[in-house]
Amino acid sequence: MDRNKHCIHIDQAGYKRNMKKTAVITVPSDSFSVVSEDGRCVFSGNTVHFGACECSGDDVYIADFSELNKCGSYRLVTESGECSHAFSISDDVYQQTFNALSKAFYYLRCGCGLKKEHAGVFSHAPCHTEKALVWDDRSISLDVSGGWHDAGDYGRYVTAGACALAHLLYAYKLYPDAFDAQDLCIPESGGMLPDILAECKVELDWIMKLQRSDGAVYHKATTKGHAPFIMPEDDKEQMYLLPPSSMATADTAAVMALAATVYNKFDSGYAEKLKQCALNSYEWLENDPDMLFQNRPECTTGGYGECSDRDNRLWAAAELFSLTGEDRFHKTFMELLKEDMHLTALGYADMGGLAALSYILCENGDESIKKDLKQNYINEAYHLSELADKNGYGVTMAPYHFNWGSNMTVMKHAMVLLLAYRFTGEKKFEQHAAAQLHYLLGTNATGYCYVSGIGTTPINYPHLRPSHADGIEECIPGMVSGGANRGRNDPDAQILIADGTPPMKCFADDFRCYSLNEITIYWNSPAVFAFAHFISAKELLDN
Ligand code: 9MR
Ligand code: ZN
Repeated sequence: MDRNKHCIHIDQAGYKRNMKKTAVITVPSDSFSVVSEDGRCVFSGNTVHFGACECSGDDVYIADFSELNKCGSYRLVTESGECSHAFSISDDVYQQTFNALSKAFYYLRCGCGLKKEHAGVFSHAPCHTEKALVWDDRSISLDVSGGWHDAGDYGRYVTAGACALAHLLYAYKLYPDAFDAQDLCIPESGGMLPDILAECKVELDWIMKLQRSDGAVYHKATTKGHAPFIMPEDDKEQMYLLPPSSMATADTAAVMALAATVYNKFDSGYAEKLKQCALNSYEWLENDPDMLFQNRPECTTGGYGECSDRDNRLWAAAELFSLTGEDRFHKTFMELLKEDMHLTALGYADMGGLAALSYILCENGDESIKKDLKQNYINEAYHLSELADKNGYGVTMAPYHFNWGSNMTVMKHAMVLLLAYRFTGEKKFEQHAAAQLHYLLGTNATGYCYVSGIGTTPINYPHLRPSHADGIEECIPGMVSGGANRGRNDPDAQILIADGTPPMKCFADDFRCYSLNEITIYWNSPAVFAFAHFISAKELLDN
């Protein structure tokens, strides 16, 4: 029954009952049936021959079994006898994925150590607790413990952290009911904050530590180079604070202001602290010229360089206006808005879309500007829908989108579609968003579920130092792999992936391939947002 599993591509977590449900078949097949675990045929239908899909190089047949909405475990069988993995139909199919995606941040915590009762076999001792030296003035050393490791490496970078926090905090703002009952089994579970906000607080507190007394924020805290594949507590190299940047400072102003609006309801004292932090950074920004980040040549950890800080400043002005309603922030926002900005971009390098979202959701603000900002999202959603319709797998991607971290692009597209759905009620947008989730969970040309620990054939060997060094066969669950990257930007990808491989297939579940199979906090965070919608939505519109 399990043969040829890779010619039938399905969402390995399953489908909600009233969702549109399709499988992609890559061998000629006119008809198909769906059978229950006891072998009974419960649905049969004809496929639609989609034809050539440019991104995957596949000749695609689509099997639509949306009408099947009885809960159960099934397999899809083609007329020639190919059989899919088992999959479920039920309304809670995404809960496990959603919880795992949300808990991933806990596993990346730095400084505190992970206890067995929360981390199970993935527990480890405290790491990176020594003081860091300021790169340009080594007489200064600071406590920078805390926060989340950025990715497969042990660096901690402010702009990347602010981006991940923004996705998570907006997810909470828009879909609180998805999180309110969530028990992530973290040390703070059962406390006064929903678990996701307790988790975000870890990163917010860390960013606060990187703020200088004049409001400027150090760009990153890392060792000189990346550690070898050792456990985090064994990484004893000297840590440094690389110079402040206007991007890190603006992102801090923005994300602290955003957080203040979210935490106020639970802890007004903490919200006030967040607000002060935001205002300090904003003041520094106003008084100082652009200070783009320049990595020091001898420091080879991530740069997170950006060529402009205008979008970061726009985001800061928007969030502070939303928090305070003060005219001075509105004025700056309007000034910056005149510049050429990508007003649907959701980070990490471009924050324009977060600025727009902040303004759209704020209590004050000009209705006609809000309308225009929403319209940008709607236009982008139409464009993404066109891309999805041209793609055999229903993913909103053209070949040129398959770059380093393409799964982040897929998840951010899902976010754009869900926002446009919110602004219009257009059910097509929600359907396309769901298709992005299906892609992540297995309806893609590689046959992998890109979230570790989920589905029948998840990735298991990501470029993630602890998962390699811990000697445990199974990977830490809930980690989103970067995904297919036609650039193949690491030496092993160059060797493993043949020239001419179609973009969607430029992938290997190999820990060496950091440009294909790394994990990062800001690849998990847009996935949390997208899944939150489908956890929260009590009723999907009928498809
Ligand atoms: O995610 C980043 C990707 O978009 C870039 O193409 C790549 C090369 O600059 O860097 C990625 O960011 C890495 C960061 O610099 C350090 N931590 C791991 C990140 C993911 O690979
Ligand atoms: Zn650490």
